[in-house]
Amino acid sequence: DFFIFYFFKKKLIYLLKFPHLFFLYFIGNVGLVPEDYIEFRFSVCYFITACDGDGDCCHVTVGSIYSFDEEWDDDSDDGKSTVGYGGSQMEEGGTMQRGGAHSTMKISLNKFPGFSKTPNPEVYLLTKSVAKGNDKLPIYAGEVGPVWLYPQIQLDCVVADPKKGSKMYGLKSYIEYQITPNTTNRPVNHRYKHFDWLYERLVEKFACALPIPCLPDKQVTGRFEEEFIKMRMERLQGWMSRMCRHPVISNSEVLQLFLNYRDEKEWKLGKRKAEKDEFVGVKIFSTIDPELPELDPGQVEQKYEMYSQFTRSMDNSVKELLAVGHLHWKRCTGPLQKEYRQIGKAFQNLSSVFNTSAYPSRKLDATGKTYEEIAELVAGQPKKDLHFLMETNNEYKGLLGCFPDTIAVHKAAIDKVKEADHLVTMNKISQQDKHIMEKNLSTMSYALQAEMNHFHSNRIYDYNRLMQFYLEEQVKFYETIAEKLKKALGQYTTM
Ligand SMILES: *[C@@H]1O[C@H](CO)[C@@H](O)[C@H](O)[C@H]1NC(C)=O
Ligand SMILES: *[C@@H]1O[C@H](CO)[C@@H](O)[C@H](O)[C@H]1NC(C)=O
Ligand SMILES: *[C@@H]1O[C@H](CO)[C@@H](O)[C@H](O)[C@H]1NC(C)=O
Ligand SMILES: CC(=O)N[C@H]1CO[C@H](CO)[C@@H](O)[C@@H]1O
Repeated sequence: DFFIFYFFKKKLIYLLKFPHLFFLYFIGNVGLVPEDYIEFRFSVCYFITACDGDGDCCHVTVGSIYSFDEEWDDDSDDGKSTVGYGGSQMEEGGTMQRGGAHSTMKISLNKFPGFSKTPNPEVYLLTKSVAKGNDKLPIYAGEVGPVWLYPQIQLDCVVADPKKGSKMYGLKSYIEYQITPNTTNRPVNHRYKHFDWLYERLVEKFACALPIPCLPDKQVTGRFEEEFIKMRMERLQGWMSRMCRHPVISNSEVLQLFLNYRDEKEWKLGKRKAEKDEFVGVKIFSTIDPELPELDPGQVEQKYEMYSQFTRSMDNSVKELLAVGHLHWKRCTGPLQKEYRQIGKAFQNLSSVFNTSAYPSRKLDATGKTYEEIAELVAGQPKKDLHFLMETNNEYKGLLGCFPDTIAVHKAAIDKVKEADHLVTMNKISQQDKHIMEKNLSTMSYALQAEMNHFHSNRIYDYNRLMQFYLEEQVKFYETIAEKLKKALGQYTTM
């Protein structure tokens, strides 16, 4: 009486329930699963263990499609995920797309009152409402151009200590993370769904002006698994650090609430308040207060073109780097490892042949063993350095993926202002309205410029740190190999 779809090992599964039996339809394959093998774990999310005669089991989490529209309560935070970038461990378990509710920012932007796709900047361009003084977001002239006002002391936080919790008599279980801001040093606990809530608020409030990177993937499959939890924590840490580093976001009421709430009551009240915030969507621009001369629409368009081009190009390069890195990872843990093992074996084989003569040789055997060790070093290296390279670039890929939406708002505003002359002649707006539009477009542009300057300063910092780490690890790696080879060589030269 329910119908389910699910991806497992890249195959689509349909699941139909009949009394006492579940039918699992793999593409091209139909299987029966006795009800005993179905473990009902959550109200909207079922867990299946299906074993074959050899005792090989697969674990599948499924959810009924009816539940996709409901509030996804908790519990999506347990399970197995794609860990690492190569090799077979990626294929275990499966992933389920949650009915699109979280996948891209565009969808969230749809929630802006009265907007369909791209939020309509006209609302902002022609409004005269002004935010209260303390909500103002100033922009200053920095060395590199317009910059946000940076706080005196930078906020940072540590995400740590994931703990499994449960409620409803164990029927619902979840992972709770401990987040400690370095301002208070007082830890607060949050579940993944709270992070998700924070993300949604930040998107609603800021996404027209600031790209808000998506949270790390929402995986809803498998069992509690240490590696998955560790990976997710690492990514949540990266996301939180980025939010903390942002001068506007770190100062926002909603982030402060998330990091500093004292008890359940304060959290609930703060939540309700944040959900009622009216200065969301394009209204955010009316809180921006650049203390800089007005830009004319031509200058604004030039900046827009430049940023649009840059973010697109960087997005492409990052994706290419990820593809190359992925390939390298697979080669290291696959063919390369195999080849070095084979070289090692071949030397040992030759050595064993020599052994059958009256002149046995121990050295060649040692050389063979050395190559076998190298094989393991090669296969183990990506986890040590490439991992960080991939993680950082993945994060940037996510961030860059948000720019088109943010930039589209600017484009729409530019186009609107271009229409202004026409609207004046049609008597739809006054000359003064036109000037207000231009002035306010200039404000939007300053916001974009400040944001781009912030992006660049982070990027410079992040990539410096990344490349330094990566190259240091690579040097260590090759030095370890060189040491091993020298030792093997030593056996021949010290005769
Ligand atoms: C928090 O960490 C940031 C970044 O590491 C640092 O600059 C800042 O001074 C720290 N703040 C406090 C209050 O220790
Ligand atoms: C060594 O190589 C020969 C020929 O390829 C093969 O028959 C033999 O089984 C190998 N010996 C070992 C110990 O691998
Ligand atoms: C060859 O003989 C040496 C010395 O007897 C021994 O240490 C070594 O393990 C042997 N190698 C093989 C491959 O059997
Ligand atoms: C929403 C907003 O900031 N509108 C501004 C547009 O420009 C006029 C004229 O400079 C301002 O008075 C408005 O506050």
